[in-house]
Amino acid sequence: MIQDFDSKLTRLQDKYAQLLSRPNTPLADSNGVYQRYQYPVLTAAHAPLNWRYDFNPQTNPFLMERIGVNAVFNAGAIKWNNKYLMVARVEGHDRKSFFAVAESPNGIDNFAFWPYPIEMPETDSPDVNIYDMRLTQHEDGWIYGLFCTERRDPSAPAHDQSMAIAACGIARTHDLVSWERLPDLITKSAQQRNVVLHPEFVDGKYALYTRPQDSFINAGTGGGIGLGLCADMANPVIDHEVIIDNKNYHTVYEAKNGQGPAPIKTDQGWLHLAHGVRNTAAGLRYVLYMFMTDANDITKVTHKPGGYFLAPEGDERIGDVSNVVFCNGWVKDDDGKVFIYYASSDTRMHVATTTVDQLVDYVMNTPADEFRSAASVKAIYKLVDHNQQAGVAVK
Ligand code: M1P
Repeated sequence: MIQDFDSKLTRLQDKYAQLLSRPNTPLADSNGVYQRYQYPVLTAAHAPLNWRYDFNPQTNPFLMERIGVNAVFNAGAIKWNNKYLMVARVEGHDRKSFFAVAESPNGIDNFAFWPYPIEMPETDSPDVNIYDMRLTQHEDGWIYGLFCTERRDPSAPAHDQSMAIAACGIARTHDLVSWERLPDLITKSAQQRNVVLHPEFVDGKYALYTRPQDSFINAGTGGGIGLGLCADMANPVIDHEVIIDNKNYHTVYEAKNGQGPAPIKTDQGWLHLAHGVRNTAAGLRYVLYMFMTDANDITKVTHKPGGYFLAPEGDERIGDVSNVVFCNGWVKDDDGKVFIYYASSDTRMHVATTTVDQLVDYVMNTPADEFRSAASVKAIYKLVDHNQQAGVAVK
């Protein structure tokens, strides 16, 4: 029996070690904007064996998995002590999500979780589920983690076990290990998700990207990426939100949208990565899109390429919630390299690499959506003519 236990344990450990040390290679095809990679960077199988197994043969003679991890996705990201860190949403078999830090020496492979998940302090109103942390290294010196805290709707009738309220939970840290929980954000909206802290003060205040919504799933009369100011993160109240990037009929963000990670500052303006959602006969489809806001006025969108930046491809299209890509974490290196950490189908994490120069070029030079088929055709004519005039048209 013990021999069987020992050989099972060795197999388990070997497989786990192989997964964590597996090199990740760039895929051959690239669209010139970013580079995808062969393997996901973080999956449920990356969850430490210590979180899942009782390794004592006396108490677990069959070496059963005691605590199951279902998915690892929607990770915030930060470069910290020269390591690439993701604060992932880890979801157990029990459907509860929590946060855990995984680190890599190079940002594209060898991601390993820290020994323990984050113990997130709670407010007086305990969270039922927490997820999708956006990390912001703010100029006030703190690292903030803004995330969704979900609780059952107190007005839900007894028979309805799905009505929920989403709000923005806020915590801050200096080391990503111990976190100070602050009160949840208060806005005029019934629900909030995808709230992100801007890294700099605006008019001496904290600036937060919001996503007001009427109900838990549907944005309803809300929606769009909003912006609001608040004087004190320890008393986070936004009295007034302006929508800086709205939903739009017949676009990839017609049903709803949401700010991704905190924007990246460039010489040309702030680079934003966001997700857009549209309805299809097969359900909601989530893609990523980009835009740029003015360097001195972050309420003003200066450039916005038409369509999506990144959409689910191949295996990415399948998972617990299929046809979804979602990004709430990216890292910009000092040399301008950018690591985009995106999740596919609410199941696993991937990386795509690019540079600030490529993203600025993409955002400033991709034709905008003119909202009509005829205008899309015109954009193609313009490009073909441009190539012909330059004598560079190819067959
Ligand atoms: O299932 C797709 C995503 O749905 C929600 O995003 P949004 O609020 O924009 O609709 C979130 O629950 C997110 O975690 C999830 O990935």
